[in-house]
Amino acid sequence: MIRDRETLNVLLATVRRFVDERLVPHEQQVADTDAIPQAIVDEMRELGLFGLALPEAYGGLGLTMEEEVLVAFELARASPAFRSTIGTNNGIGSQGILIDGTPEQKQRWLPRLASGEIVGAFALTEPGSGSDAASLTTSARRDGDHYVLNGTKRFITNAPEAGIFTVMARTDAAIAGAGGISAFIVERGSPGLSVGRIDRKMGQRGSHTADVHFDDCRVPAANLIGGREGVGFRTAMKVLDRGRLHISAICTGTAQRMLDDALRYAVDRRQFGQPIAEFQLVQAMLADSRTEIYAARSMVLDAARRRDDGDDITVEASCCKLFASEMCGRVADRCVQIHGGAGYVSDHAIERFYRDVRLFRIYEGTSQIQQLVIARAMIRSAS
Ligand code: COS
Repeated sequence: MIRDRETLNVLLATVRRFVDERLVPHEQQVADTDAIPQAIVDEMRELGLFGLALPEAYGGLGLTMEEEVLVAFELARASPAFRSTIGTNNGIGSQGILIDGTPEQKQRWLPRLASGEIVGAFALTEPGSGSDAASLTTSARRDGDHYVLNGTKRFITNAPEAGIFTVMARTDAAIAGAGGISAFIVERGSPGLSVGRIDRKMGQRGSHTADVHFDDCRVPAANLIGGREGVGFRTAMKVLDRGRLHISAICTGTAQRMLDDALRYAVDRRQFGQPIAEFQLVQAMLADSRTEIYAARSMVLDAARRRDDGDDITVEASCCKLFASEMCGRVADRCVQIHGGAGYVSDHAIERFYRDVRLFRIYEGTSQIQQLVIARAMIRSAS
């Protein structure tokens, strides 16, 4: 749903300009230093990017899902690390509180997330629990007006920067699956919380992940999301439904950027006496990529509109994530191919993007988990 086309167009034009003039020129620096320059983070704050998806009542821009994916298409034309900087505050690091938090929890944390004063992170994955998220073993034991958390979370995006973590932990050891899990807001600086060293990833330098350890970490009982035990897994799944749709938009925008670069290269690069864009085998790669990006864009917009209409989009979000992330991988591969040898050396952005986008098929649910979610729902409705 688009609330006011004119206001949205101004926002989209502003983001487009910001991407072209500020983010793209800093991409190599971010890759070299593994850090987003502070000036860029400050500009992102000023533009309101940390609070795109948070309601105006909490200081955010209050974008609808359709508006948000349109912004995501634009933002994703720069290195994924920039989007990741603001990604958790708008998505997995805030939505648990927004969707299921108490009014007090929302009031306390959302304005600080929306302004970018603090960074939010989402701690679900563990060393022994990835795709099988309901098997997590981090425990939360009630002790008076606190819970005591013990366990380790793994690959936690923005953990080194985070001021608060949404942590899924088992409050009922007697329930092995999803029903024993609760969600907590845990502040950095809580006694017993520590963050491990930054992971050395294949790509996405400038976006950090790390382990988060809880050693008898004391968390006020008031930080139990929604004030209810046993519903934390469902909170996490609702957060991921939305997150998967957002990531699908990011896959689409990033694929568009890679294709734009490859097209420019194909038009400039001459072989056998003519631009390589004149060769039909290169044209096939360009055309297939354009077609698949269009398909992903259409899917993402449709699912976003349905979510704005109040529909349950669990299956559509998984369809989008599956198609858009796999599509993005195919486009990355073709775009390296169009660049030829130049695509394999780091002078061209495509070498970096090829590594960056590999993560899209893995995080916020692997392609295989999306297939499972889609097929299970189909079978359920048939039986
Ligand atoms: N929205 C709301 N509730 C949901 C839900 C959703 N999208 N998906 C599942 N649930 C609920 C179910 O209804 C069920 O509740 P009840 O027991 O009350 O009926 C509960 O959650 C457990 O669901 P399910 O039985 O489907 O759980 P499974 O253990 O079979 O696993 C998958 C579900 C595999 C889909 C889940 O573990 C998953 O998404 N794994 C991937 C995790 C992931 O994406 N990690 C990425 C890192 S986090 S960035």
